[in-house]
Amino acid sequence: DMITVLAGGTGSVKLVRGLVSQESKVNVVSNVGDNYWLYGLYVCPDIDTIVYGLADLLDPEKGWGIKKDTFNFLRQMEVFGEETWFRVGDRDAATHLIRTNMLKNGKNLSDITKWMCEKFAVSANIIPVTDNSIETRIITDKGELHLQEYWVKHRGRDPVEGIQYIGADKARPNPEAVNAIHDADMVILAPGNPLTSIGPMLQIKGIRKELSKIKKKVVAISPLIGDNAISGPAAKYMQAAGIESNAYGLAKMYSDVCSNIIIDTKDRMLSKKIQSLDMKVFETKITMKNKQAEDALANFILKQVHV
Ligand code: FO1
Ligand code: CA
Ligand code: CA
Repeated sequence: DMITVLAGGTGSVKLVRGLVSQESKVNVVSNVGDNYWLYGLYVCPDIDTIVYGLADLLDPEKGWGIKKDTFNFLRQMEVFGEETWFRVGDRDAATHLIRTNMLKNGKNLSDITKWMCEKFAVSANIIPVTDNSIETRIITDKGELHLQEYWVKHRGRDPVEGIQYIGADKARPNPEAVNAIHDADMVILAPGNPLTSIGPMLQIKGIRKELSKIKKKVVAISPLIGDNAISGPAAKYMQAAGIESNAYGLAKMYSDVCSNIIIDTKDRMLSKKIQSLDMKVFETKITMKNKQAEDALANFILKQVHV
């Protein structure tokens, strides 16, 4: 079978790792809304997190960057008087540098990502959702900030009033992403932040339309238990967007593009209400604290969820 996962961020990579260990043909359509220009380098956190995760290089504590990386480059930038709140390691910096150089030489992000997968010996097909630029911006009472500035520089402390996806309306969907959705036996919306990891991809018209056409084959994994995200600011962003921050709010938000949802067994009291949205509900343990839990969730999806 061919599985296509829409992914972004740390929650996603755990599931992707589990799926790749059990299925030979996995496409990963990656969010690009978190991408950030730093010192003239183009950083793609969601693409890199998936690549490093599948190459067994991901820092397990942080959930981003390369494990045991050093920070000499960043320390020198500090000497030069630059801001250093975005902790780019030395090996990680090489990734951003070579990607930026290839972009400068006219290559697109898709081809660069394919090349990167070869270099890191990653067999999954990682597809940026678009080669155009989308920027997720967080609107606070003090103004609008790039997601990285809001979340990393300001530590997500200000109240959120809304979220914007600059460029999403004009972004051309990656044809390979559209095909990967169209041809898949199952499409999975990974348990990433619904507004900043999955949301930017759903804002691209061609992606949304393709998903809605095959929504019976689309399975979303909840990143929430009760009213809270398993990790990160998902609940805060959902509330700001006027969405109930629980599995029901998530199901409602996804209901145009998705007919199946996996929720935690602790949320089983929401199942009936979600079913009223004409969605199939599956209950299992959705937290992935270790490799066994990643494999167990992937196995549940592949063996128990029939679409
Ligand atoms: N997240 C942080 O909280 N602090 C950092 O300094 C940081 C650096 C960083 C460098 C490279 C990279 O690929 C990701 C990095 N992240 C960092 C993670 C990133 O901001 C987030 O994972 C997402 O973009 C939000 O989901
Ligand atoms: Ca992300
Ligand atoms: Ca099948």
